[in-house]
Amino acid sequence: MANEPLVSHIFTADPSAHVFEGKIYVYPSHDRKTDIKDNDNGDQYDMNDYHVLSLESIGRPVTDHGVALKAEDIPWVSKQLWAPDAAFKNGKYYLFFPARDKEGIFRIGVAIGDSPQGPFKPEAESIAGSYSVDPASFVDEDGKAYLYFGGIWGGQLQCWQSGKFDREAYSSMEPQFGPALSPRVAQLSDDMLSFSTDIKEVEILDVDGKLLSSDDHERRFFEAAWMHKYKGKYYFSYSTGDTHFLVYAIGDTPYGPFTYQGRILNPVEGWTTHHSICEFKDKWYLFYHDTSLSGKNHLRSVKAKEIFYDDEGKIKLAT
Ligand code: FUB
Repeated sequence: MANEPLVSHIFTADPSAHVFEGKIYVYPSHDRKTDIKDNDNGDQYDMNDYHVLSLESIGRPVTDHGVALKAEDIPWVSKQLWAPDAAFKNGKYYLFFPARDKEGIFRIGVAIGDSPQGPFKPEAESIAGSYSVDPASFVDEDGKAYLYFGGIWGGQLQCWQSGKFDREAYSSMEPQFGPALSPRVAQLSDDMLSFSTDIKEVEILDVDGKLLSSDDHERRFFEAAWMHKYKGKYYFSYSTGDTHFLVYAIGDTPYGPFTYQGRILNPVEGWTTHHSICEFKDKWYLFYHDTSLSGKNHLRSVKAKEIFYDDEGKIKLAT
């Protein structure tokens, strides 16, 4: 199971897995072939629709439910449908997704469906005040919903340090010293279509309570946020980007602060690494991607493997 892609008839990446209606549903990016050369801007990730996958359990056949949403149906989008996530609330399913708007700025959109496999009907505008990439939704046990997001370099988070989009900051990619750029979180409104709080910075600290620094490339946040809860604690996990690790930090509230704990997955084949963590029938699974099927950074395949916690709640490095 661990080494086989979930599907091989299409390329899939950035898997967000959830258990809905007793099955595992995976919301991936749908990678496609392109002649665009690899660059640090991520232009080669030129996706234009989403498929939803489902499976009765890990190791069982995977159903591709076909196109659930496409770029041409989303009024505010110009290109690049990147890593999505989904949530269930109020009897509806919500697909959150990043894409470039007509000015080339990454924003986050939401689309609504009646069933977990879609189709999803997009809102006419992106979520007011949203920016950057890689939305990860989290509905807590008290019913409050949150959206985590952000990604540096091609994900444009470095352009938002003043609160307004600074096109000049694009090429700087990230600060060279001082604290690392922080991922973002906001609470979602009851109807899941807007932010009901200000956008806050998610603090990721070392064991001494200091913010991780921007030159700490093996631990600092790059992209691919994910939130899950284990035994009452909040686990914030993410990719370190240019050092290619999946790592995690633990906090006592959905807002953090989160204290860095360690690695979940060592680098895989391909430049990007992106994941989700989900419990199914008392086992925990890591969903991730690599490029083993294509040998190309922008043509990735989603995989799954079981992960384990130790007695103190630490996630063991996946093997
Ligand atoms: O799929 C496009 C981008 O690659 C995602 O937004 C990142 O997380 C990385 O996986």
